[in-house]
Amino acid sequence: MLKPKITATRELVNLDGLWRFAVDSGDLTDPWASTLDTTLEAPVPASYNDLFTDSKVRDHVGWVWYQRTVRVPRGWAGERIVVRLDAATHEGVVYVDDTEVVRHEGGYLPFEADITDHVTAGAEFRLTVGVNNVLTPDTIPPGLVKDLPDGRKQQGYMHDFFNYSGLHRSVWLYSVPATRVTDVTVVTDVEGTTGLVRAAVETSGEAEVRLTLRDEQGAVVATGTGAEATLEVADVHLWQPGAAYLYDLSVELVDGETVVDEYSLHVGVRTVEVRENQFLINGEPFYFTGFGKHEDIAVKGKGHDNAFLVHDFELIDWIGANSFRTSHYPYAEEVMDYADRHGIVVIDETSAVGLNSRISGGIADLMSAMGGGGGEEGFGPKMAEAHRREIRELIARDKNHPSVVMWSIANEPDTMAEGTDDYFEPLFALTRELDPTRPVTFVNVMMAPPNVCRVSKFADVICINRYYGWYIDTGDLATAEVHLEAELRGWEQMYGKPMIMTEYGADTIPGFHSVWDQPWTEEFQVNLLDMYHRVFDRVDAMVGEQVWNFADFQTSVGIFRVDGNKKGVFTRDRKPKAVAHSLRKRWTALRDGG
Ligand code: BDP
Repeated sequence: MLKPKITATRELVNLDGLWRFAVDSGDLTDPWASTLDTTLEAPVPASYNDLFTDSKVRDHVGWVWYQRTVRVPRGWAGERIVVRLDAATHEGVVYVDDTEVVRHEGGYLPFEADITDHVTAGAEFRLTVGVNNVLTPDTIPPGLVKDLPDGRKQQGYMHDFFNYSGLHRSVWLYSVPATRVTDVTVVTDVEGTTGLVRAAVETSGEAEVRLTLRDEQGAVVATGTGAEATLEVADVHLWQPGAAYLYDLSVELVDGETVVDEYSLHVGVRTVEVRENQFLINGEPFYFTGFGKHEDIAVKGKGHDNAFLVHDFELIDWIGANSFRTSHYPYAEEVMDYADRHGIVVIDETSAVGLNSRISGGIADLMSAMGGGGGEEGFGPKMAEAHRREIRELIARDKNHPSVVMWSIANEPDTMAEGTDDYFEPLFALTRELDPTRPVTFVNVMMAPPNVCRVSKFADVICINRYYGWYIDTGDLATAEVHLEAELRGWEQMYGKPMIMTEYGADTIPGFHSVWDQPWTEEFQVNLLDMYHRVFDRVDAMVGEQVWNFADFQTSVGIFRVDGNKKGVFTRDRKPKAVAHSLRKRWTALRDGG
């Protein structure tokens, strides 16, 4: 799905700002049919939960409504007119005046509708968006709505991050010509010093395809024609981790001498390959350093914010990291573009988190794990259908990003449960069919070690989250070290695949100190991570370490969470904890060739 852009043939209007906003407690009839009867206004993009002081808004379960008036630019007569939402978490429905134009499930991926037949160039229309935050056993991610004794509803879910909801990303109105580029897929390869850029272009209507590739100085380095073409770039400048280089691919549709449509996108030429126990980028072994992140800031919740985008990447650079995982859902496209431009490597994850009834509020229910409880429900055909949709839409959106080097199709599913291999095998196959060029993985949970996990055999890279020293062997780093090393060696021996620790860490309250290994202190977080690093350095198959988490983040309430998850290396407002300085020493040394 192409990101809307202004080009010679396309125009774009951003619809962000303050919209009328109302919570639907069952008392609104057809809220799209007239001006919303409300005094509330909500900013787009932002989660609505933390904006208002009323807990009925924060804890609302169900639909909310956003509304604004939009004027279609008068010059758009004769063009196709499209409304695009970058995300509506978790389900969205869009009305143009009285007409429903599109409905979409899945909270972190874009959707759009051609509304040409419902609007007039130069005239205004009423744009109403309903957003539903309900999670059920069949949605991705899953959840369960509980009825409370006083008649309220409460949303339960198995992941720990707060169920922020609303219009988290931008809303756009754009124009495109009737005959246009509808999709572009770019795959790159390298032969000696020559870069190969294979472009496949989909169009609506008949027209010739003309391709022009320019370097960063704007010089034309290759041209081609046809809906499928391979452009050859002599002395190619590769996209490298830490040293991004982006060519510009202009795709034109021509009818005789007339350019009827133009779309352009950045192309980074690079290769990715898993060979034995190594992860290769451009043929060189790559070691991931960095974080599992979240889209999470005060007040705005999961609303995209360009200031935090820039600042987070600055901190990633400051600390010497080279990568992150989009735990546990696809991030805003602005984030992916920024990673492309700044040479940061991304493991791109679907929103399939919490597919594990042995976990609640993000915490493993060890009792039920030992007793074999849980895992019976879930993984049904409806969930599989939603999961396939998430994979399809993620790849459709992100396939052309050079920063994306691997797909992660789930975080910590219950892969010890019978039948999960049957559930996951087709999902791995689907991902590889949609994108044969990138490795595919999922993230393994601590209750499913190498001899128990039924799904790791399908993954190209073993990604595991482990909490030795925190949830188990709490505060005893010597025992934790023994257990961690034994487990990593078990994986190495059984699978012989490259391994990434995609989560490890300890909740830490800044300002708590101790001379002993006291959980929650800054020293303990430093010592725990140092212990993991000693072990990683002893195990050959380790190809990466991503600390949990980049920053503290908001969670559902629970006795294990102190106003949120505090495993951040930075606080929620991005102040470094002591561990940030020790990580910086290790990672800058690794980056500088240590
Ligand atoms: C892991 C989850 C992550 C949690 C983390 C934790 O993948 O989302 O936040 O544990 O408990 O199980 O801190």
